[in-house]
Amino acid sequence: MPVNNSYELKRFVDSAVREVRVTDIHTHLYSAQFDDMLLWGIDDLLTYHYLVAEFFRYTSMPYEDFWALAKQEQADLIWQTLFIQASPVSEATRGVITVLKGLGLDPGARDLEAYRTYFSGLRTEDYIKTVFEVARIKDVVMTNDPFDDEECLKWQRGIQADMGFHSALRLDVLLNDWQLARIKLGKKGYLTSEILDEQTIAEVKRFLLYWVDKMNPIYMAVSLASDFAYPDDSIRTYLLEECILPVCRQLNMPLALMIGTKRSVNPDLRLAGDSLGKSDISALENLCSSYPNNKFMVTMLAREDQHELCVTARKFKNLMVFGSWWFLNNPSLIEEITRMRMELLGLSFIPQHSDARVLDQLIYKWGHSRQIIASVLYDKYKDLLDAGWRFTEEEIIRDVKYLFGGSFWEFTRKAL
Ligand code: RAT
Ligand code: ZN
Repeated sequence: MPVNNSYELKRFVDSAVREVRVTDIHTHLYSAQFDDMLLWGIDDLLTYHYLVAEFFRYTSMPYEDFWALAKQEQADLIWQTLFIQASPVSEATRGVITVLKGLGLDPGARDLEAYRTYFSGLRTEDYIKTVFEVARIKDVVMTNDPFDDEECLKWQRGIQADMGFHSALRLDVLLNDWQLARIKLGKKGYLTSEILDEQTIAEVKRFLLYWVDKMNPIYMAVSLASDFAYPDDSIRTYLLEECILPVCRQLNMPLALMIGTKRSVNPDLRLAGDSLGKSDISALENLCSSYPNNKFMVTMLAREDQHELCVTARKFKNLMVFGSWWFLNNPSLIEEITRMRMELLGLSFIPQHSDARVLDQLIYKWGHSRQIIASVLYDKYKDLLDAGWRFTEEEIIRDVKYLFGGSFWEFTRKAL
């Protein structure tokens, strides 16, 4: 159906973006088979680390007193402080309200006990289906850590393939803490040395291939500090060159680089204590140009790095930019970043991932992002319409599908 005017355009774009089933390429969710590793429900929503950080801006409570409380008591405090004693205008607090509304609960009632009662009557498997339906999710990619003992145990016991949950092999320990990685590798029977000699290279590759076989990941991934440099004289550079990049090439598997963290600037806040810093784009340029047969999916955490990242993606077809990550996952920044990416890259990027740690968050993270992506898309099509370009509703649907999953799957499958 042709798009004749801006009213039709708005209707078509809004409906295509609202209806499209999303592939969420980076989450911290797990399928039901991982039992209580999958977080969901009001108490997990309220104790999300984004909200914990905000809670401590209002309270004088000592950190250790907070951490000594049971989860439900922490949730009570956060509810009182961030929702009742002040209005929940921040993105993370607003998210809880959007979730309640999406589930058909009444946020205006402010009745925490009633919300708890609702969740206590649910079965995990059914609730996953409900959330996927409400948030219109096709599938999600988990974050799977082969250095996490609890998680490894689950994989060893056998995890069945689940169409809704794909895996991603996360390599933070290996690439960011070689001492710890060696200890853990040793316990699993892999023989490594301090330096990357022949045997260590072979053992690390054996370890990677073992977990690829077990988890069947779509990509490998690592988060990197803002001072990430490549190449340099660190063990990380050698691990990348000798182990990870060759295995990724062999398997035609992308490596996701999440660049720009400053971990644990306030350890008292635990998971909420990480921050960010500006990074040097030349590390990424060096990787993309030295390894044209490797595929890199990249997101950067500092707002200041977004423009350089876009320009770099114009230079390297083996680089796929994704998501408005973590501290950037706020409406004003998603809007700015998505607009810039579309202007520089057309549709050849992955606009968003949720980073959800709690299942229910899919509802708000995607709900909020869809609205913004739709409004940016509308503006771009409107410019085209005004300039005399003619297009159809089917073409809008095609573009929207590409943005919400197509570009990701195409990139993972493409041979360089
Ligand atoms: O967004 C988050 O929840 C962060 O704590 C991190 O998990 C980050 O997304 C990461 O994957 O390292
Ligand atoms: Zn994450």
